Amino acid sequence: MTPIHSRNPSFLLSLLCLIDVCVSLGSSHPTPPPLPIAPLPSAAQLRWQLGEMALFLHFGPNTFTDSEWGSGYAPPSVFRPSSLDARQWARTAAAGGFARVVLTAKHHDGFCLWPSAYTDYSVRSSPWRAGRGDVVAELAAAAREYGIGLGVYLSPWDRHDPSYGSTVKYNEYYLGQMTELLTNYGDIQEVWLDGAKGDDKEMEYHFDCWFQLIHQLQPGVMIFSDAGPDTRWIGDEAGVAGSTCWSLFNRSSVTIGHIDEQSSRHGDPHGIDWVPAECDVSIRQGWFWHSSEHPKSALELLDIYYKSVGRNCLLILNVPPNSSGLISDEDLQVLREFSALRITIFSHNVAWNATVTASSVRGGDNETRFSPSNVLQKGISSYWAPDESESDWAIFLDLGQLISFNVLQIQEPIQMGQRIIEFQVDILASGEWKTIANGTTIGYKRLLRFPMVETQFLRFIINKSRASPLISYIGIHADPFSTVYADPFSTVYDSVTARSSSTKRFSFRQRNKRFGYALGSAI
Ligand code: FUL
Repeated sequence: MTPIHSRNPSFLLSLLCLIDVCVSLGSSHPTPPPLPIAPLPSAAQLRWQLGEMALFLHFGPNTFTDSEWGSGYAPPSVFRPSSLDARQWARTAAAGGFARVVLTAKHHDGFCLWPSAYTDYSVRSSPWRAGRGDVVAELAAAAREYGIGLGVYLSPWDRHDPSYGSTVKYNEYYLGQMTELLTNYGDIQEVWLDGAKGDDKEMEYHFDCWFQLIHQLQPGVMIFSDAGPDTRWIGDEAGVAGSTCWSLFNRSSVTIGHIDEQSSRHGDPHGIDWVPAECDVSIRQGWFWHSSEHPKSALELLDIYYKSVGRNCLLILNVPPNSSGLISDEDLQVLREFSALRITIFSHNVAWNATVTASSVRGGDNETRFSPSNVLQKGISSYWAPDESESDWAIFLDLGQLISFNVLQIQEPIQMGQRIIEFQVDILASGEWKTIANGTTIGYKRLLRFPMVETQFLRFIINKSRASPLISYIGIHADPFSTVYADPFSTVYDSVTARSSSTKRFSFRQRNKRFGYALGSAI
């Protein structure tokens, strides 16, 4: 029988071509991703950072006694919210874009919002729900219902319990309470604590031991303190991070109660630990609700958002429930407006349809995994990567037409480490490149504001990086609300009219001092 190919020479040719294609396909494996550069975030730190914002809830006897730091002697009978509704708190958080709620399960006054077995100074001794209530349990259920996470603040400083002042006894008491909170309420995403101490009692907190136990009981938890281990305090209570802000940090250079302001605010480019910062601020003057105080405006919150989330940090915004146990209408209104402002500015990336090119592409121009156009995909899972051999890193955007904007959003894929040290943004105006903004550090998210510009062409240049820079997102936006002026002392047009966040009466934190007095009225 005659073989098919000898009857049909073109068949033989096709077969040879096919073999050739197969061989070349077999040898052209995709280029693997570049090496991450240490230190790197843990899975819990990544989840936390993607959440961007948390809602802080300061609630307890202080809410009813017009205090900030309760003396520890307010009778439990003062705790009588008429309409406490944890579902309203969780619903507010979820609707406002907050990924979790963090409740003062115990503040400095020592009163427990759950019926701790280790003390009578708790909701169990209060008239609320006839002593059968549990605020932590109600909030845990509500958070589950609305699909957000739960965190707890368990104050180390306890102005009520008699064991406070005896190191062993109090550390046992504290860990007993911590264990209750971390074993009875399901998944706890954050444990928040400070290093406050009364100056009338000599004792030590066994932080290392606490942290180990917390991680044993809740492996996915983030522990917040001045020094981490998982997230660090930014160093002020105005919600404002340094405009240079590394998640890199040296845990060993700080102790709880003794921060180094520089490294808290800015992190450390040579740090060996990954400890991103959390910015805490209250919507009102105080942390607890006071009938005489009113919320900040939505514009002030927007400014804080730019200076916290927009500087590689998490924003934890305190919205204190009032004495009826509800978040007040005026706070709800501000939160709704704050959401509306963010949606107006950020829901539309005017670069969505841009043609994006770059100085080089890892694996060559056909390697789609590292293509410059990846920067238009939301999130940090995909990214542009340059060729390892180059160092004049730049991304070019052709917007297709003249477009006006005054905000730039940039993200690094932080799962690969934080890399970029310095960058600049140029636009093509009258045939020449003009720098409209420059800055230091990006991290998870950097938001830059500058005076309104109009252009079709834009380039993002990375001037200095710890390793080949990777960019996962570029967003170009118009913000009609912020008024930006050029700071004559800086080339970074990232300063905005000071509408907000002046240091308030209760907003200083004496973590590095011992507390000799309380700001709230003593009962
Ligand atoms: C501080 C406390 O002293 C304040 O009362 C408030 O709870 C703030 C968030 O942390 O350490």
